[in-house]
Amino acid sequence: MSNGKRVLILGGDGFCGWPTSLHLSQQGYEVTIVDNMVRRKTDIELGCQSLTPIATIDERLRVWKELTGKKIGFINLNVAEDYHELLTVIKEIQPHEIVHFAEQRAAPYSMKSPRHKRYTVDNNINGTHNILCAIVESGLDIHLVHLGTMGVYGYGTAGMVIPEGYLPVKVDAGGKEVDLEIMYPANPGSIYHMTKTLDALLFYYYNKNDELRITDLHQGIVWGMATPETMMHPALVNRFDYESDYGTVLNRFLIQAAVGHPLTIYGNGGQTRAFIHIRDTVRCIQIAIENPAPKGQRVKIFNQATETHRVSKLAEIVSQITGAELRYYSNPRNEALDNELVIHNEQFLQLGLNPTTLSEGLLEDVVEIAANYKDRINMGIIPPVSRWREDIRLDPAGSDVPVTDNRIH
Ligand code: NAD
Ligand code: USQ
Repeated sequence: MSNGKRVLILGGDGFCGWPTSLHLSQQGYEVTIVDNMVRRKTDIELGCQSLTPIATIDERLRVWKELTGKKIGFINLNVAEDYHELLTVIKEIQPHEIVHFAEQRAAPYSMKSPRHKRYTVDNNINGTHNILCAIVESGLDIHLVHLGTMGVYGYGTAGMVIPEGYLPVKVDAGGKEVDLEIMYPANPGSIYHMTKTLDALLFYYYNKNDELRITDLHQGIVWGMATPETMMHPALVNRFDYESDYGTVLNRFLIQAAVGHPLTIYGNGGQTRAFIHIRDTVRCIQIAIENPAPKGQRVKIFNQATETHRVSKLAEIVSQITGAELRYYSNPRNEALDNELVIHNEQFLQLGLNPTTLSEGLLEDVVEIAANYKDRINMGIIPPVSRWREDIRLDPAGSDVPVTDNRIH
């Protein structure tokens, strides 16, 4: 039964957007997906495909309707370019909520070449700005939920716990100490992450000037791929990226283990990152929708991650479960050799999120799914191919020992 709430899911054909669309539809929301299918075209550009065979969007929606009786709408448009079409869709559908996933989200892809840098900035910044501008022009009171990244904070914390968006500071105002709360200083580590820090400024301004109600979700690395809804039918299966641009670290390790490829640890594996399982991503979006910031309040910022792990430790865990070999590759990125990361995520916990943390069973599930699709894997696109600077060495072969110097000499 419909709960009478209309939601537009921008980027609803993607890795996070598709399971979220199904989950919200199952929960009674009236869902319409907007997507320009660019992610499927990028697969062709990169000469790769999702590990899992994904059905066309028409087939996905047909099967969903057949199984559940629920209709999900679909509109093919580019939010970064088709402003008037986007405005028309918003005016016609009059959504209560817009969830914005529609960005180029791979850090390595954003660093490939000047063309990729420019595309990522044009797509992400124009897209976000068009959405904000169209909400204001529509005159409707729509709550916008945006998928941001933990990477807006940078990953070096000087030992402190990363707060949820805002940092309390004391400043010296002519001899008098004043307490302020400022946006946590932006510290992006790639062109992609930079677009998310710029998004945050756009949100700040539109919230201040137009009183838009906005929630920015600073999400960690999503792992796993299946949710109860995507498992209902082969045509509903989620995409699963494993090549070196779009594949993210833990999912890559799990696939590599399934096909007998050594685990591709960059540098010495000293990087620590925040993680969240895809099942919790969809629950967090529902929680964010159901707890919007009231009008007149500042942008609501949540850290959407449930745990942090060091890359080398993750590799050890996967290796212990599966027997996979470890291999170290000169790091194609310009990042610190290692970092600590401790984060606050109390808001989602207080609102009822029961975190799905790393467990042997869940890791094994992914390895098992990956093993089923073994024949679709192209081993040649596993080693890294995109680097952060011209003087950084690309290392397709890797070695048995940690690599601490990634420069060409
Ligand atoms: P994805 O690439 O699988 O999905 C993005 C979708 O948006 C694709 O279907 C693509 O076709 C669409 N899209 C992109 N630009 C568009 C445009 N201009 N107009 C219309 N549609 C467009 O990515 P994902 O993994 O689902 O990520 C979704 C969001 O979540 C991104 O904003 C990303 O930054 C954020 N996020 C993802 C992760 C992760 O680990 N996957 C982690 C943190 C944050
Ligand atoms: N890494 C390896 N081996 C690999 C791949 C990655 O050691 O085979 C290392 C990288 O050097 C990096 C870390 O693992 O230190 C994470 O890399 P990643 O590709 O898994 O994640 P990242 O580039 O940070 O981007 C992903 C999503 C992005 C999202 C971000 C959340 O693609 O959309 O914003 O995770 S976060 O990392 O919290 O900023």
